[in-house]
Amino acid sequence: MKIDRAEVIVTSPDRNFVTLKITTDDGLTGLGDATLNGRELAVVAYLTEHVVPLLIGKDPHRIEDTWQFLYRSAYWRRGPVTMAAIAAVDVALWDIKAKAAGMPLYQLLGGASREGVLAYGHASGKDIPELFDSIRSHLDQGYRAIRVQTGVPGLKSIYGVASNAAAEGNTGRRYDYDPAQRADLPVEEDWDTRAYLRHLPSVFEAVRAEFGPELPLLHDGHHRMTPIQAAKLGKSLEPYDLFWLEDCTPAENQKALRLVRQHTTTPLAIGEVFNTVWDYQTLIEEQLIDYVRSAVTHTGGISPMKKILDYAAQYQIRSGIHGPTDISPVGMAAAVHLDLAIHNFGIQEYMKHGEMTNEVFQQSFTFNDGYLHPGERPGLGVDLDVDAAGKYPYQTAYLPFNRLHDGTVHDW
Ligand code: CS2
Ligand code: MG
Repeated sequence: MKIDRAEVIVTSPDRNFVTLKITTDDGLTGLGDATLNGRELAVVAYLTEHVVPLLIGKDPHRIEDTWQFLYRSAYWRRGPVTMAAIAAVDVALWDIKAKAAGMPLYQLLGGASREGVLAYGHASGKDIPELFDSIRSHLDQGYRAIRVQTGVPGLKSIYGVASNAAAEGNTGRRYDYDPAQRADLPVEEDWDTRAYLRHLPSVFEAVRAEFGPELPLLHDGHHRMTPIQAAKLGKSLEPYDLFWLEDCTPAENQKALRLVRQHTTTPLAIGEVFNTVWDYQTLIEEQLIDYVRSAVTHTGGISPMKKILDYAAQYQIRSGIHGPTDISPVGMAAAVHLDLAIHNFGIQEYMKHGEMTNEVFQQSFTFNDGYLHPGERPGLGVDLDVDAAGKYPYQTAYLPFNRLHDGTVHDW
């Protein structure tokens, strides 16, 4: 079997998605997600100009060899654009291999280690009553674990709160929550870490009082604190027993997590912006985190993600694979197959895609009673309807950015 062609498909049903479709000479097809939110076209160019021409004629069964060839032969290693492009090839080849074997992909990864994959959804509100409504609506949809984000008094906008941008009415969004906005320039938001630190413990106190001690609750700090601020927050949230505190501080400086860890027993999750195992080396080896947050889509695919998670398993660190709406249904399916197979599964992020996205991508994975399952179709279980995709051309969209009250740019 040989790779006959590879096409890069860009579509923007509810938001932009980049998909690689590989076709073999005997007619098998495989899909890989290459979506990098707000920088989509950079990955399109990387794939079209520098990867697709190298794939033609290759044996699609040689997944590891192809991965190593793309990673090492470029000479320039790592980075989100490169790793998203390599991920798309890796996932598409796993899809083909599993279809050739006539098995759902998770079977090739070792088979099921559980019956289903616990997922968490995003509840948010500008204030407590709106947040409670959002939590109730998620519980009604079947979610059994919930990420909690709220507005902060004195701030116009806060990460994770759907209503801010939606209320402004110019987002083009048609589903739950997506921070990327269709516009020619990124939207400016405001930020004040001290106001946030003062407010957040009272939010979790209220949520625990209303919803009881059992519901797993998560929170995302979105890289906005210094290590000592993160340590303080982790400590102040301890009474509310969080499942995790995510991205409490930017972790390019991995050693900074030593300080956070010394001060709090709140579990820590990090890694959605990481793209190789090297970004985790100190974090895993020194057990400075509890959950690995990388996306299959941004970390070079299923092959390296499995290696990172196997490494993490030796240190009792579990998975918490990134699954916001900017991961396409193809990237989500890849994550759910891996989640089902690995032993050190923790939780899977899952935000439902919009109707137009579901029209473009037909999926076999299911969400029932809080649990995802990849389904039993051979391969990933996702098909892309090229005609439907063609109805939704690319639209320029950017993630927002933050400024402090004095005008300083801050981490978003
Ligand atoms: C997030 C993302 O899901 C999460 O935890 O932090 O929604 C993130 O903001 C987006 O993926 C950015 O593209
Ligand atoms: Mg996050």
